[in-house]
Amino acid sequence: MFHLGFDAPMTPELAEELRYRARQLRGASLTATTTAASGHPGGSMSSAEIYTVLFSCARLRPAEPRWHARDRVVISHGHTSPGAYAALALAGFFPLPDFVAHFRQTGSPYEGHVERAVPGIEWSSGNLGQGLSAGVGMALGARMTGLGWHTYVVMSDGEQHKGQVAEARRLAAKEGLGDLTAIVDFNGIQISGHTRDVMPVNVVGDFAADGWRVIEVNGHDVEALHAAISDATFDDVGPVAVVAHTIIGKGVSFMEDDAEYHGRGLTAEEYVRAMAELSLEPRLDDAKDRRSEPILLEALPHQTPAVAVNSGEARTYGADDKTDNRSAWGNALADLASANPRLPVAVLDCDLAVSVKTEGFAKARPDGFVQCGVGEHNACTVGGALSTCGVLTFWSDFGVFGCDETYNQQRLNDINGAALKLALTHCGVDVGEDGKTHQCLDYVGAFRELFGWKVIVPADPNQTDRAVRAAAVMQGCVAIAMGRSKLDVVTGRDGVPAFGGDYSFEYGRIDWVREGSSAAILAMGTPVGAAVAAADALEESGFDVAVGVVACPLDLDDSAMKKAARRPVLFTVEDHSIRTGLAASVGEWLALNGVATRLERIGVPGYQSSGAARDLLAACDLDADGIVQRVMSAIG
Ligand SMILES: Cc1ncc(C[n+]2csc(CCOP(=O)(O)OP(=O)(O)O)c2C)c(N)n1
Repeated sequence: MFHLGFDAPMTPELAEELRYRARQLRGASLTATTTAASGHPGGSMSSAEIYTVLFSCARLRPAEPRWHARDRVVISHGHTSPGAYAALALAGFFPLPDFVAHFRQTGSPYEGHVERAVPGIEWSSGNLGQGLSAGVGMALGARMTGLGWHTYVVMSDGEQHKGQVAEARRLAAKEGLGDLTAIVDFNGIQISGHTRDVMPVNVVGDFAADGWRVIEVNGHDVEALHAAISDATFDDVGPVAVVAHTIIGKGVSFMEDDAEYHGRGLTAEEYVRAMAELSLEPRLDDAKDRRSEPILLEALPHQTPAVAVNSGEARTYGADDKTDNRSAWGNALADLASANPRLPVAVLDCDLAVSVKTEGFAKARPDGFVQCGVGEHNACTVGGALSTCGVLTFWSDFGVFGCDETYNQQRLNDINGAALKLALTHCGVDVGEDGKTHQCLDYVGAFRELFGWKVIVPADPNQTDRAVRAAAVMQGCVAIAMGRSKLDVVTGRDGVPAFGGDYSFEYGRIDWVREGSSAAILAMGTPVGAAVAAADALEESGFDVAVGVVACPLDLDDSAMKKAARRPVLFTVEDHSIRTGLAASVGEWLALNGVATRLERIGVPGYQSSGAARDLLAACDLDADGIVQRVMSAIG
């Protein structure tokens, strides 16, 4: 009767059981939030039938919650976690009393906003407006893997204010995602009162205007809801929105249509009255007793397993081949696509494919190329969610858009253990004439704050080629940050490309391209060539300066750092803010290791003007002459 998908017929027994579960859900939501003395009972009660129908009837396996072909149910208004957890428990995913007792308790997976470690939860949310994008990503995943699951996204009406929702609606319609259904809990209430007063929004009209079919339904009638969701599920033409008319706090007279119960637990006296209205036994004492007992639930891992990728044959750019890192990225991407003909590979674009060098992939693998338009917030979440579906997923964009514009979306990708590979181009002042609005100066600093992200800043086209191939096989989210200009290939003293041939990229390793004892330069990204040229010029003046190439500024190599720190002065060279990039990592390493080496930071001290990249780099002492001057004045 349960978890058979929406083609299984509705029966009087099923309807009776669903109504029973929805009533139990309401009681459990109240007991959990009253025990925790916080949480969101009102929305949980308005979404009660939606959650019950979805988690009882969608094609799911409670004993195997990460079954690869399962339907995906994404909850976008994550604050209704009590309702979602209760529906999952009642559908057999874990014991109901375990959730009720340990809701919002320190260390418990039953967090205040839906949490992916809880079986049945696909996407941690709570930052409103991102769930539809996650659903679009998963629906694309169903198409690209050929596994054909259906994706359901449950949303609130309050979050329809968000621009990202509109971006997601348009992409879903454009892609004709017939395997995507949004169910909007339309209760007309949010924190500050009625939605019509806080910010009027035309939920039905907006979905329809963007090309969705809309079905309106009474969201508390399990049979009508089941019929509407079933109709939406088997409409393959495009995405369908089921707008479910509901009442916040439904089932308890004094909570109904009252914003006060959006986000607070009941008092003990209110709780007793509410449970009586629901004809349920109060369970507060039991929940409070259990709270000090161990949690039964085994939390699921956050991390998406890495997909099996053939990294293909590395390319070597010769010492005379002047090209840019972004072209090397585009070439490596094309190689990866052809080396993995059966692997689903996706590349997301936000109207910049020519500049970010993904147009070759778009021609070779049109089914994997997703044009998201100027909708970066959506693209970012779509990419994160798609990467959890067994699809090798890249998003390429300018640094200011893929990093700065979408910081919180990248943060949620991280929290969700996504495996997005982010190719950021036009980073640093190397963006040139576009000026300060386009200078991404914090591509290391921003990701430094996100605990799971790895950042790779390659020095030249050869290192870029190998870094892209390495990132494809790495687990988790990885950003590869590149500039815009054509660069000299970095060579050893013998003139042979330092990162070509058999060089293999190892995440975290610092590669020495010059040796010396007068000082050490640790250089990253675009100005590595200038640092090497500076070291060669200094050598001619009698100063032997070591140059270490740091491609992984967030994870420094201890043995190389110890070697660098034995030099009397240490210089960092980076086309990045001097506050939060490589210099910050090196300074932190020195302090944590109790090493008192002098550190000189050569980098970008503030926003720069428009100008030719070479002039802007020179203005920040990031050309060979500038580096020579800085080294001479420090050690000379
Ligand atoms: C991006 C974002 N902004 C603000 C909030 C704070 N917030 C939490 S719930 C909420 C109101 C949401 O209204 P609705 O989702 O309709 O909630 P309901 O009262 O129906 O549960 C707000 C503004 C948030 N979680 N995310």
